[in-house]
Amino acid sequence: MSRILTLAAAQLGPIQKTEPRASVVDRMVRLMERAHQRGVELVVFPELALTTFFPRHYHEDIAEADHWFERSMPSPETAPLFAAASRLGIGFHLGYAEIAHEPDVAGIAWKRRFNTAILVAPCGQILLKYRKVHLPGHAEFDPARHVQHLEKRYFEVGDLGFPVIRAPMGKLDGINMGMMICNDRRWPEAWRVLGLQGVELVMLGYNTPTTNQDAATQTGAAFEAPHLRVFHSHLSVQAGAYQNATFAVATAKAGIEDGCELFGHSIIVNPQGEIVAQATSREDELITADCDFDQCRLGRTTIFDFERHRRPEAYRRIVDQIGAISPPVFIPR
Ligand code: CDT
Repeated sequence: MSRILTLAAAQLGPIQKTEPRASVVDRMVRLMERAHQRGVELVVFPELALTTFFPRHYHEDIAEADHWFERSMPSPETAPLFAAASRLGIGFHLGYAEIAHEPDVAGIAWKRRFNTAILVAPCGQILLKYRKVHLPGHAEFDPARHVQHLEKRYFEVGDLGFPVIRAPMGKLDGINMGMMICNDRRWPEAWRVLGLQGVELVMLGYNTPTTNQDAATQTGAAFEAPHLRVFHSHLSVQAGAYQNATFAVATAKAGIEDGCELFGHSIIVNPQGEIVAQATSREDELITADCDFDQCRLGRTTIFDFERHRRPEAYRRIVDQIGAISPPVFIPR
């Protein structure tokens, strides 16, 4: 018996700085309607899907960036997404910038900012929330860069771990779903933490520039060709899916946004690591795939049967250490 769910990556073309939320939400609702016509049961939108990728814009006073953030979900501006989900009977994944008034680890409540994603059931209930853990870029204005990448300025490191939930979706009465956001996809640790919770579907959104400014601004760093940027993105998602026997939907923002190019190339990947659908434009574009979740079984009962084959006693460094430690130097006798 197969367990088939029809999935979509709803890639968004550029969102310029001046485009109002209402216009973006309208574009997203149109993608949901197209998805529904194609029999889709779950739609995955990109990271920070409601606005331009604002971490490229510097504000001396962080509070001046607050208008890019959502204070509640749903809100009057995002309610049409929730309404479309229940009208069309489809779930959705949404990335957005979140302001939360919550206590920190010391128990003190203050205004906290996160790069967040939620998974919403067709009924409109939020099933799962994730806050981005691996924040790339820098916290201060960097005069050496043509384009800033200020995620470390605007966001705190996510405090929810990498959660997975088992919930009904589409015709399936239970599927294990987890999330990560953009740069997380390059970290095998993130995939494995989801894998260790039996994840069957990983959803992630991304905003990735065609040019690696980090490489360009570091003295002596090698040039990274644009085609390798896409290759590394796909390599990471395909490896993560294969090594954890899970489907993955990786959805991009694409095209020239505020004068900066995002490379797009959204994909849906199966548990063998194969790309089963890929976006080819830099516009709003829907790609879909009928995914049989029984395909997750092969990997997890053979090569990646974690219970039988993992050796955590040999992996201590993964959690005990952050940066690399130089190995002992060979001294010839
Ligand atoms: N949004 C995001 O995480 N983008 C990064 C680009 C990093 S370049 C400083 C990514 O890994 O795709």
